[in-house]
Amino acid sequence: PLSANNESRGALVVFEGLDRSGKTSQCGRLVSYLEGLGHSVELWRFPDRTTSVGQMISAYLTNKSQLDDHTIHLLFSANRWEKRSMMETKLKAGTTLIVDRYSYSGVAFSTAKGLDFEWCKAPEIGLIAPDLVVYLDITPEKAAERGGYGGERYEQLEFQRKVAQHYKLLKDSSWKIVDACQPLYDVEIQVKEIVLQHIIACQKGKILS
Ligand code: DGP
Ligand code: NA
Ligand code: NA
Repeated sequence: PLSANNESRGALVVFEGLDRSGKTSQCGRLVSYLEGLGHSVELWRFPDRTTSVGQMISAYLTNKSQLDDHTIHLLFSANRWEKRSMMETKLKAGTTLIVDRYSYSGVAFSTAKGLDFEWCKAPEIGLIAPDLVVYLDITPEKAAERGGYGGERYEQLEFQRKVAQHYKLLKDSSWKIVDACQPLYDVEIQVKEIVLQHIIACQKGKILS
């Protein structure tokens, strides 16, 4: 039912995809678009490298430190957990969060290394479930061609091929898949439409309930 102060919960919209699939620029454009329409919206990203856990993750990704695969898995998860209460506060206040990577990255990247699927999922249980996941679907080969990789630990074609296979196993009913091999502008139009439709459908649902 609609709350007394007439406020409705914001939507948690997560973007997933391989490195260089275009998530970061699509998220940025989407947030500007939604802001322009008067929505209360914020852009978030994981890993959030600004926290102390995030700095450990960043050092690992840039090959400045070495960590056991299980250890880094738990740090990525801890980085989501340390933002959970703020995430809940924002959503309850009616702010929609557009999030560049979330638990699906956690599971896809670590299972691609060979870690156990159930073990990888366990620390994600209890985090806020996304309302909508937009998967930017690009072939690993096409992603690698896009201005090359930035040199971080996971940005290698062979590994991204494995990540792509593991992402496919994670698809559930909250996913919308967008062909990210299309020109950026076409991707942008489709992303905007999918997310806006979702937000409108949620608002209608709340008003009618
Ligand atoms: P980004 O800042 O979005 O480019 O992400 C940095 C890299 O870390 C990228 O290769 C994806 C990977 N990554 C993101 N989240 C996780 C996670 O939870 N676990 C693991 N193992 N890797 C992740
Ligand atoms: Na990256
Ligand atoms: Na990115």
